Amino acid sequence: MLRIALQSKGRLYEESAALLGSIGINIDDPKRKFLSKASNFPLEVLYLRDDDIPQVVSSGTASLGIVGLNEVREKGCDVRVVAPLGFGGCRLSVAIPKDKAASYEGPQSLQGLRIATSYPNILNGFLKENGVSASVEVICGSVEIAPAAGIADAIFDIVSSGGTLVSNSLVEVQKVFRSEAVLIANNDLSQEDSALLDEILFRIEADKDSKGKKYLLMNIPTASLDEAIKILPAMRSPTVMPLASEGWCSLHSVVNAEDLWVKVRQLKAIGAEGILVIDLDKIIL
Ligand code: PRT
Ligand code: ZN
Repeated sequence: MLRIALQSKGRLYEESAALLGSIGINIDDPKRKFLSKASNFPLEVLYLRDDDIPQVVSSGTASLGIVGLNEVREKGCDVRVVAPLGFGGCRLSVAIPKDKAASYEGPQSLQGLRIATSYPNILNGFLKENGVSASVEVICGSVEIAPAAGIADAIFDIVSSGGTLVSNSLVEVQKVFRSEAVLIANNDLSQEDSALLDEILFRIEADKDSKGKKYLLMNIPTASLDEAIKILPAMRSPTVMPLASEGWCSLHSVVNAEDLWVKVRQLKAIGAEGILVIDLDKIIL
């Protein structure tokens, strides 16, 4: 039985659970349990604080985990980052008080400053790379209030919309590390767990491939078929089926959602009728 560690609550929980749901793995609500089994896949879910997930996967207590790349890097645990998951996007940045921002000229401006953070390892790596010597003050929460409280001259923290910085009169002056939720795996998976991971990755890929795509069905005069096929580059080529009425056929294809309305206009211009646009659930290539 494969075991995956998920955040029990917090920013990543909803989307981690939704991801498993979208690849057909049904799990229980963590509010009821610490450990639960999927009902239709040989998977056990261990619900934890995100801080503990890299270590639990590196030690093999769980074979897989979903966690922010920032936590993986900060903890420095020996795990394999298997796939980016496209949610939980954020960055780790240096921010300084608004009235000092104009004088910031790059990492050297941090020389000798006190920088508050919950991510000392990533920050120390950045300072070292840039030959900067600064005093790193480790704070576990509400890092953004440190400058106003007189505890630090700058902060190094997660930024997403930037709203928290603005409301604390801070300005992001240096983006250091980009993060998103990632699937991580233990480096020494059993054969059985490897096979189950492959199945999970196969499903994630199919789910990802369907995002941003639409399925199009329409009736088209047979005389316009060649032109329609040029407009619609399908995975192999569009599916064409004859219709009962002479001189017409039915055409099915997949298009990028962003191109949809342009394609629809082009298809209508060559006589397409009864165009149906359908959301795609999965694409298995
Ligand atoms: O209880 P547990 O320890 O499990 O959770 P936690 O409180 O440590 O973490 P949580 O749930 O807040 O975040 C989990 C992960 O989500 C982080 O490790 C990041 O990978 C990712 N993530 C994405 C974020 C944000 N966006 C985010 N905006 N984590 C935190 N924030 C915080 C940030 O610390 C700051 O206080 O939101 C504030 C900034 O947001 P903006 O939008 O105002 O810039
Ligand atoms: Zn945490």
